[in-house]
Amino acid sequence: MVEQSGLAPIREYMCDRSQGTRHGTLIDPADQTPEVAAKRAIAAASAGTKLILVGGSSGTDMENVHSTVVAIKEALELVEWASSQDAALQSINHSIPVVLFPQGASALSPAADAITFMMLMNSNDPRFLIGEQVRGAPYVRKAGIEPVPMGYVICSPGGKAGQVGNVDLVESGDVDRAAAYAMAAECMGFSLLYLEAGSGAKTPVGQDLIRAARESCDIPLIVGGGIRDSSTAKDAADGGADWVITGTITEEYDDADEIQRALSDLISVL
Ligand code: 1GP
Repeated sequence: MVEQSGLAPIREYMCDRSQGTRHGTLIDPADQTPEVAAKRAIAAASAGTKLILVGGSSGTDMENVHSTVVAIKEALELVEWASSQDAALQSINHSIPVVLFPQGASALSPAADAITFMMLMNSNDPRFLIGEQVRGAPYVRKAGIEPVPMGYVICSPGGKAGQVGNVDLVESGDVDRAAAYAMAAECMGFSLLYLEAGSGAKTPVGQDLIRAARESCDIPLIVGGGIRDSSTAKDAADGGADWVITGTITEEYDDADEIQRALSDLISVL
């Protein structure tokens, strides 16, 4: 059991608030081949991302999640080897954790470094509150994947994640509700709280909601959805996000250098 070993390295890494705001990259296995996912992950690593999340709200299964995780891990290992031969590659951080961000119990991989073991706190569906977690726990335990307990709250507009999760969205400006979810997440013992606007959202989680959550709990805050430029990323960081996650921006460019440039700009303001 992870707890009994006394080691929960990824939880410690993700919860280290002394690092300031860090950037994470979401790779959705439904959106590209594992090879392309690995190239995008390496471009993100070169730009300074500090975490790779693998998951999506639909179209993921054991097969595409596992092959995507394996391809990314292998690519990072290759960079590690190559950087020992070539000084020009030494600036690329290859020891980035690859963490599952699953839609449910049937989109897992034993090759991942950890899993955000999450409750979709504002879902109306017991499946996302506890059902998928109970289905997935034996697999996670058997595979020895480190669980990082996380409260997940979807805010307006919510996108596909909001629809699939049958969510009662936290509406823009509803700071009291954001604060209450933050308090509840902390009271329930979650290590992290994730405020999500939905992948590809036209509007990200508002800074007022982020700030309300930040002021209501001491656990690290992850914010994602609709962040595709440096000013939105900075707004989230200034509101108190410990992690800013982007996904779509990495898929908007075909060329690894372009991805690296776009992400470097965004990361430089955090
Ligand atoms: C992760 O859903 C986000 O929380 C990713 O959102 O695709 O809009 O960057 P984008």
